[in-house]
Amino acid sequence: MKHGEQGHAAGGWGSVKEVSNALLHEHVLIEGSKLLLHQNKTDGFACVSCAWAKPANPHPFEFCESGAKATAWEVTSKRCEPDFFARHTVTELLDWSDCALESVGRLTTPLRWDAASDRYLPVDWETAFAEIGRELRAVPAEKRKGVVFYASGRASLETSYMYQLLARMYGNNNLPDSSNMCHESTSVALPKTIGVPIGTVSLDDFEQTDCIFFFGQNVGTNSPRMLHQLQEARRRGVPIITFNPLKEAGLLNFSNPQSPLEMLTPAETTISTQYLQVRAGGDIGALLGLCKALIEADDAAQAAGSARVLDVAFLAEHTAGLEAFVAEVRSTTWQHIVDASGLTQADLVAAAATYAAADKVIGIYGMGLTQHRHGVLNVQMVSNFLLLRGNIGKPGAGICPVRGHSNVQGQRTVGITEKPELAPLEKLKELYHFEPPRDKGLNTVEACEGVLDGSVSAFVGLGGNFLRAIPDTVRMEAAWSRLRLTVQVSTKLNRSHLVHGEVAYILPCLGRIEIDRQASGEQAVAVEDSTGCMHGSKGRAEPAGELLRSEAAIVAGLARATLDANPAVPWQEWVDDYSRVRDAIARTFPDIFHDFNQRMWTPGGFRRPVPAAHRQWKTPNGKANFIVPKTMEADPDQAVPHADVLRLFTVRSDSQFNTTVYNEDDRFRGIKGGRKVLLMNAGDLARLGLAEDQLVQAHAVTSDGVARSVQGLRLVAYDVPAGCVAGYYPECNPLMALSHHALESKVPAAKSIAIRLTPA
Ligand SMILES: Nc1nc2c(c(=O)[nH]1)N[C@H]1C(S)=C(S)[C@@H](COP(=O)(O)OP(=O)(O)OC[C@H]3O[C@@H](n4cnc5c(=O)[nH]c(N)nc54)[C@H](O)[C@@H]3O)O[C@H]1N2
Ligand SMILES: Nc1nc2c(c(=O)[nH]1)N[C@H]1C(S)=C(S)[C@@H](COP(=O)(O)OP(=O)(O)OC[C@H]3O[C@@H](n4cnc5c(=O)[nH]c(N)nc54)[C@H](O)[C@@H]3O)O[C@H]1N2
Ligand SMILES: [Mo]
Repeated sequence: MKHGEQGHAAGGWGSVKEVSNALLHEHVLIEGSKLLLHQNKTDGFACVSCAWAKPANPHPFEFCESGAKATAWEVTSKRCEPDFFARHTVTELLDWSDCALESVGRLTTPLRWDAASDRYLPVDWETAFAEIGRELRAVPAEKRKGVVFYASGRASLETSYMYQLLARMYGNNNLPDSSNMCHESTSVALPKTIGVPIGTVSLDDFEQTDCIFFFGQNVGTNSPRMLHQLQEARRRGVPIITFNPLKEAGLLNFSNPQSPLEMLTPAETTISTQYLQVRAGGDIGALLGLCKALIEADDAAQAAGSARVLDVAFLAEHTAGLEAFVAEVRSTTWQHIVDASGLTQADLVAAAATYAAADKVIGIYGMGLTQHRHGVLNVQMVSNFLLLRGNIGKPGAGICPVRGHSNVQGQRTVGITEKPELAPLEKLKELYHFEPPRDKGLNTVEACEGVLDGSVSAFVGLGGNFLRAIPDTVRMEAAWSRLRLTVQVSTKLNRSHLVHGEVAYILPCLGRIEIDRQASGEQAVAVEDSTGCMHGSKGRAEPAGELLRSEAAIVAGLARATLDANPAVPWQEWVDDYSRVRDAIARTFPDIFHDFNQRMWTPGGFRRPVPAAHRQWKTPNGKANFIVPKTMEADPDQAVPHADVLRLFTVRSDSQFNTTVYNEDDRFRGIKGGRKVLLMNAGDLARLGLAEDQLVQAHAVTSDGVARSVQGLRLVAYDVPAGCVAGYYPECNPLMALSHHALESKVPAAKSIAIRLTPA
């Protein structure tokens, strides 16, 4: 396929081939294939890729191409041993790509950076813990606000609970999580509107829905198992209306790679029945347009004396703020809506008519909404839109944020949060006899600001690749080396190990797919999926190395070396038997986790209470609240695309999991031969005197006087709205100013970066 020519159906034969290629590439074809049979099964292991719901009655193969790749990547037979570091200095490795670094294989030995040789050298566990403990204990009480405990969203509920306790007993609430770069906009938006920080939809709702609206989420790559629910809905004739600046393969067509019939016939299911290529940052406008069309239709129905379009009974009983919202919608002109969204009035009116004809509607969204300056408002507009016809809190309907990492939602549930009001501080005090810190901790953006201004001195990362995932990567890397201490708990080598503090450790851990043997025998862990269901997970693969320790054991090791002894916290007993951590979690959060050890193996998981799913609104006024949009421009701090300024939004390919890049191709988008590309509208190319395949330098347009650029980007003509450009994350992160983040949630606004291009 030619560069930039757009792909085929998601799934299909290509998917089957990709899975065996991934296993072959990691030299685990046989073992890997066997393991995949246990993926996302009740008695198996929860996939380490995305957080999509795991059904009670799984398919024979309850995994997707992305999940199989993530499994292959974790159970690879490749190893990153001490001899690798004997051959390469850290400075030399700084020139390696993300893909090359992780491709070395699994880390197997605890490592400490040695300044004299600029190499990571092996260190034994007890020495590593003792030295890290000594460093952390040496920080005086008043400076402990400068130590950050990051978590990347993969570690289990058990480990996460222990980790938040470690941070709080150490003396701060500095528990930023990858969620701070992701769905924090959801967690801030929804408590105000419907009184819960998570979505209301469960898998049952997909079986009953009669219409789906899809905003800014790339299901084919990032949560492909959801394609089963979408395909099933489409078979029932359910319309799916998609808002996305790119025509994403998984949202166009799906051919089920696990259905033999479909594989033999060229049967593909059309996923989206209406596809609206909204301008990046144009969703407030689009959603306002949908609401305006509904209100106008309702006016017409009233005038004609026919059935109302708005669910007036629901609105009267359950909601507040409707009048002000309707007034705002009425006073906004169609011209303004069309300009803001880049869509036509006719298309929006047609989409609203489909919505109005349905009784049960689900609204799904992802990073295309959350990662904007007004990411919180974006989410609230989805809520406004659903509330108009009572589409929250009844079967078949609801709001569905698609979470990222496989336990990112669960980490927040068990207390990994920088917001003290969301943590069970009183309970922790009662159970563990210490005075938990009450002041707000640092989120991701604030942790970065602290590194820049010198107030942060140490960083502990429970997984992830923080330095590569954050904005302003060039500026951040320069400041990062001034840290006194960096500790990374990791499975694979990445950039965050290479740019390090004065004292630096890599602590290699077991992955979730591996057998975790402790004193009481083989351990299981639990995770929470996107729909609020908790699942048990038991590793099946032999560990990648004898020295590896579990994340729980590493957190306990750090805690015992760092904290004063406290008999109320049985770190070692917890490690010996994780069911005891689960008992502690159940004591801390009885409403959610009572009888945790018994319930964790419930097929389909056990669901935490979601009051909004039953029309109980845990908001201050006890109502579901409409939020009046004060602007239609999602990113007012970035120059609105005009003249030579373009709006860049960063996306993932089908060959990556965040900063883990499996290979440089993007099969679904037809991009081969490198990720340093910009997907551009053909009219913009011509208008700006640029040519396809030309190499350019991108410069961020910001007002803070800092020069931000990325060199050597190749231009690809692509079907993307005029003025918008797509590029890859993390390659484009040097262009993002740290200050350009969602207003209330501080999620970096990765979907709207104002840039100019110059020939390279
Ligand atoms: N295989 C795989 N799976 C993953 C991940 C991965 O990297 N690889 N990452 C995991 C994580 S942590 C997360 S958070 C999720 C991310 O999953 P997504 O939420 O799908 O995130 P992105 O890939 O960033 O894609 C966002 C989509 O929004 C569209 N978009 C961009 N800007 C706008 C806009 O302004 N409006 C609208 N309506 N659409 C827009 C893009 O074209 C793209 O299709 O996936 C998780 N699952
Ligand atoms: N421009 C731009 N930037 C973005 C985004 C975007 O869309 N655009 N998306 C943002 C989002 S949504 C997110 S969630 C963040 C992701 O940010 P992170 O979660 O910090 O990054 P990952 O790439 O998922 O982390 C990969 C590393 O995790 C480690 N790892 C893998 N498995 C395990 C495990 O089981 N245990 C441990 N301890 N370590 C493990 C490996 O060493 C691997 O190198 O990036 C954000 N950054
Ligand atoms: Mo994410």
